[in-house]
Amino acid sequence: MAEKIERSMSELYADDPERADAVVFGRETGVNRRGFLGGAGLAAMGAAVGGTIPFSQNMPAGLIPAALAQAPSAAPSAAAPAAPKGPQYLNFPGKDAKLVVLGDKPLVAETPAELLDDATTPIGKFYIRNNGQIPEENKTPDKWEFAIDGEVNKPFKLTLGELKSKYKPQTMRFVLECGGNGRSGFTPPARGNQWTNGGAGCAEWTGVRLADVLKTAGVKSSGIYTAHYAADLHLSGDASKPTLSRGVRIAKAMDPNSMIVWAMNGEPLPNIHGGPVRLIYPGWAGSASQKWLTKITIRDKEHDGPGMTEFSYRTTIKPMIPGSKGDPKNMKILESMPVRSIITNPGNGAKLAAGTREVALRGAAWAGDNIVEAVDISVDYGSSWKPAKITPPKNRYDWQRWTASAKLPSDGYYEVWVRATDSRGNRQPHITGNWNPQGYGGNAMHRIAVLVG
Ligand SMILES: Nc1nc2c(c(=O)[nH]1)N[C@H]1C(S)=C(S)[C@@H](COP(=O)(O)O)O[C@H]1N2
Ligand SMILES: [Mo]
Repeated sequence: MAEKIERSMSELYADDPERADAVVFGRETGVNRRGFLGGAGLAAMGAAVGGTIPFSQNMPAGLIPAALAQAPSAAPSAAAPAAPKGPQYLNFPGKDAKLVVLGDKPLVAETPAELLDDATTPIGKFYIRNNGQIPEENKTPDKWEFAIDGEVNKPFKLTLGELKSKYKPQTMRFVLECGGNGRSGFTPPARGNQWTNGGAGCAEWTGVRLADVLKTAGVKSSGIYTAHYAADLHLSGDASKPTLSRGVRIAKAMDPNSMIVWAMNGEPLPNIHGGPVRLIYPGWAGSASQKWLTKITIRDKEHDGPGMTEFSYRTTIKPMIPGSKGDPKNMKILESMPVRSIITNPGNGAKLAAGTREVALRGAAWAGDNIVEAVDISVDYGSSWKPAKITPPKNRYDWQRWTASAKLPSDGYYEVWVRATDSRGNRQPHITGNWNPQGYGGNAMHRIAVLVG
């Protein structure tokens, strides 16, 4: 029986992880009700992950081993109704062929963690998130026009050329992160693109302070919320329906870090990232950072456009039963993103030469509106932790790069776990909690598999 289990274990983890977990941890047969790895289960797990497991006594039940956790497969679409098995890679001009497609209508692609190894994420590696159709590239960017209206003393229109000449520019390195980043960690699965940790990147953004432009318009005291509009067509092609229209509290719009930008990493903002002009609200769910910006309306109440209501970009006020329908009145708007860290080197599944006794690790950590206070790593399934060295951010809302090194007592299969803690004492959990219907705020610690020998 052990042999049969060994052969099929990887497949079983792929098809039915709960059953696989019950089999290796012995709960299925009732042999081992406490659920630890021993006997046939340990042999089967070792065969499946490809080596002996030095810290097997700490290996927790209920987690898919990092070596067997696959990259997510693309969501079914009209073109491919059955979700294909395994990752689908992106084929898009200027983009790295290792980005993983999470959906093709609209186009959504995430960045595997090991591609986020640069302090500044190159454009080619930056994730893509669309809700509607991608507009045609604009050939006269300086003539691109957008409007400021609503609860302001002087509504006006401005071209990109005027924006560049009339306001003081600034360049900042900011993390942009999709509100759904980490969604694939929810059990049962939450609706939407199954991001692992790759719905984030950190780029140099050049533009002006949104506050400076709003000051020209003169926001009335009744103006308490923004509403953003853009040029991308709704997926249906219906021009009367906005694709996505989110907004923020006026205080966030007035924050000196909130920007209208036209360049990314020193290049004109690429069309796929919202060029010629987009908003950037660092630290908050990426959906507020409207691409292809055409208008900002200042409102006297919270915005109610597509993406603002019901369960969209909202987390629970009181915890709800995972998988249940939920009550819109129990939801609050997701603003600041939660603390997160990733290992960017080595990559998941790295193989190190036999005899390797130490591995150098590096990665990134960020925490929405908060500051990263600590990053810790573990190679023994969280039994012991060691602090990583964190480099200071270039500016607020930049991510923080970290380095660490871990001792590996013998050859075999290891998992490296990383967790970050923010300035308010929030720390990444072992397992994604606070289930909500559309899966926001999932920030369980990142894990990678490393095989020595
Ligand atoms: N006009 C418009 N702006 C948009 C979106 C969109 O679909 N349309 N998607 C938003 C979401 S959900 C995210 S996470 C970011 C993604 O930006 P990126 O594609 O440049 O990475 O853009 C935001 N701005
Ligand atoms: Mo997003």
